[in-house]
Amino acid sequence: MAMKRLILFPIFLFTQINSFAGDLVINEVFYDPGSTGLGCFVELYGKPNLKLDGYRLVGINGNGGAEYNIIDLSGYKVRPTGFFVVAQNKSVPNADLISTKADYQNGPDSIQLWNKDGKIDAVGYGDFSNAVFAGEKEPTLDVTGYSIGRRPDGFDTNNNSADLVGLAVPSPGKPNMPVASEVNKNGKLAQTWAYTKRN
Ligand SMILES: [Ca+2]
Ligand SMILES: [Ca+2]
Repeated sequence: MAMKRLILFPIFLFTQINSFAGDLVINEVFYDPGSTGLGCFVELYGKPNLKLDGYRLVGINGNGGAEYNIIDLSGYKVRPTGFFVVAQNKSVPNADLISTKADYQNGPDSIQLWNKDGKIDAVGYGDFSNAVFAGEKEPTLDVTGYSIGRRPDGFDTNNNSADLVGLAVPSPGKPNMPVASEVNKNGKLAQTWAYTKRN
């Protein structure tokens, strides 16, 4: 038994470090408001009070792979709660930076987060069978009128499909909703099928 514990402990540590690797991640994206009346936004989550000098959001067009809607975050910092919200307009609660560029395209497209050291996170959403994927490993789903987000906040194994789910209630600047609010791409609530997925 002693031997088993010695082996398992380092594996556990490795898993913990990997599932929240960086100082900051793209935590929630609302790019297709449908009829909600709420503006688009990208919510970042990470180290409280982190200075964002040199950080930028970069859209990657699934149609051809070109960069678009680059948003410079220099001069701002993450809130003490760990959240930072880049919003399309004032209709978005808890907005920290307002830019019309926060309206990223409906999928299949990707959004990346860069700083002076390089690319630190990326999220791709939609069906990329005929498009350029610039997210991590496998894309997450494409939704209308809902957001996509990490659950729990900051969860990052560098596989968008495993890390982000559809969320019935967008939550800019606040924790992403629990499992009962998960939706599929048609907006169907998750209670009947979420249990086969990560809780
Ligand atoms: Ca990542
Ligand atoms: Ca949120």
